[in-house]
Amino acid sequence: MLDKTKFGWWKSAVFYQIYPKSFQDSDGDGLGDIPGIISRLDYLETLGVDGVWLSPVCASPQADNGYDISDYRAIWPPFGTLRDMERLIAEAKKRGISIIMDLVLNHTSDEHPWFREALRGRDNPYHDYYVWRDGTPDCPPNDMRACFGGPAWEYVPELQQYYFHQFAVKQPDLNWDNPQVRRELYDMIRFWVDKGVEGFRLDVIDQIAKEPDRKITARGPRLHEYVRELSANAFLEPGLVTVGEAWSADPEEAKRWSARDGSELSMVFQFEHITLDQGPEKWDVRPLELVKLKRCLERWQRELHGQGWNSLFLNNHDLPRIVSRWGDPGKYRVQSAKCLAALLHGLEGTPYIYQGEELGMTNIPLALEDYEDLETVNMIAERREKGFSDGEILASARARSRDNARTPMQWDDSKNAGFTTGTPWFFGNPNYREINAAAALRDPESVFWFYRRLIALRKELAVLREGDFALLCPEDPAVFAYVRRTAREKLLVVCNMTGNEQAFAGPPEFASGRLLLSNYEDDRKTPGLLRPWETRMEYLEG
Ligand code: TEU
Repeated sequence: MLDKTKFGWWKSAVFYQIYPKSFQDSDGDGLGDIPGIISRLDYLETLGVDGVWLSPVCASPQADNGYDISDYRAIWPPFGTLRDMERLIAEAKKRGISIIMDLVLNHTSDEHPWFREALRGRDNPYHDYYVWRDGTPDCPPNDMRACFGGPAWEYVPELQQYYFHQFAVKQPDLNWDNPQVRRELYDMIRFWVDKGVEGFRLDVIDQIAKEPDRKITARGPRLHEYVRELSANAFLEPGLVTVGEAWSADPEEAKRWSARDGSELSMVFQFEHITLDQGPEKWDVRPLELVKLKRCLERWQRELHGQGWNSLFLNNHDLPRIVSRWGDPGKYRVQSAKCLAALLHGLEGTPYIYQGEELGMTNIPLALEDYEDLETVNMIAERREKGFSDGEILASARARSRDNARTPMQWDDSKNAGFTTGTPWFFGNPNYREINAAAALRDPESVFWFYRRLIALRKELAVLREGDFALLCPEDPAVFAYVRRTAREKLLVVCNMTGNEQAFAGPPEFASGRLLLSNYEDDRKTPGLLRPWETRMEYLEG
């Protein structure tokens, strides 16, 4: 059992991300909810995870599926009540599972009372909670664009001012230069800590110190000053685990974010590896060059070893399903899902599993009119405007839309995959009849039990938690292999990242290694050869 009062307990832990809207509905309204999550805690305990990162559950008009909060201390009614949340925290704790809440501190919903007040006048005490600039309807302060398309400035005629929004128009940016804003947010965080929340994921935390007059959004000059103040005022307990979403982070920055004195956060989500298979925009799909991925992960492992702490992830609610993106969703779906899992979980850092990843869930082939996510809907309109064909746009959406990750969790082969007895809020993947948790639990060779073994190994093997990293065959375009080492242990992780047989001669010392894990039932090892998507973890002691 991990001592979660101690700083650093997360270095032996594995976390699971739940997108509440799509996880489990309990009352038949077609929306996932907190009682539904409670009903699935035994499943998560079987998997063996130590914590659950909940995407936002607070009150919200749902313009961005909850990342537009209108009341930080209330639960969105279709998700349940504060009492349900307290019950979830207690029931999860009984099973050794910490609840990690998603904190959206960069912006609120435009329906938050603070913003409603701010609109009432320039001298309203809440006006300066947001970022305003004088202007005229046809002359915004500058030409900054929002992440979801369109200008980053929205004009309010009654005030003859623009407000700044890095994301949707309905997500006005909070003004972090205002100490009263910071104080309100720290108090809110303590409200949740007092309810028993044991960690936080911090939405776009690297964008809070924006300076729009200088067109600065990420890594603003006062960023780490604000994060240190946030940590000192809100993350008081050494055992609170905090993970910041930082698209702009490089290894140097990540060392600051995960400073070992606890002065900032526990770790960050960095995205360098996730952007290797795209062009100027994420919609410009490019093939993944494995050598680039190997170089990227090797750098992050080497630079943070003993200097900071990595998060490890390949999936989340904003990303397409990795088995469709870098694996094989067809013939070798199970092998490739396991291969990608071993690649990630063999690294140093805290791994995150996104709901359904442990089943090898795949992307969903939607029609253009079916997309729900506002980022995708805006892209479709923008690219049609720019003259892209619907075929090109559909290919981009199917490959990269966030909606790929937001299809309902596939629990069994009954109607709606056991997600709801009502009409699901979003399309379910038709492959749920083959890919579902009930089938996985019955099949000892399923992706699920492979993940459970990986999670258990992290607690068993010090070399997984603290070993160094040495990349093997760095220029091989098909095989990802590396060795982790401590003074007493060595671990070899080998991944054939293709659907073809590949030659691979591992380090001779591992000839006498113990096979810990493989994704072929017969575990047969043909010296010097790897089968399609074959992965193996081999262990040496002494
Ligand atoms: O995401 C921040 C963010 O930058 C991503 O939305 C990114 O722009 C996009 O996914 C590129 O693929 C966080 C949350 O994870 C996301 O769900 C929210 O929509 C966004 O912030 C605004 O809160």
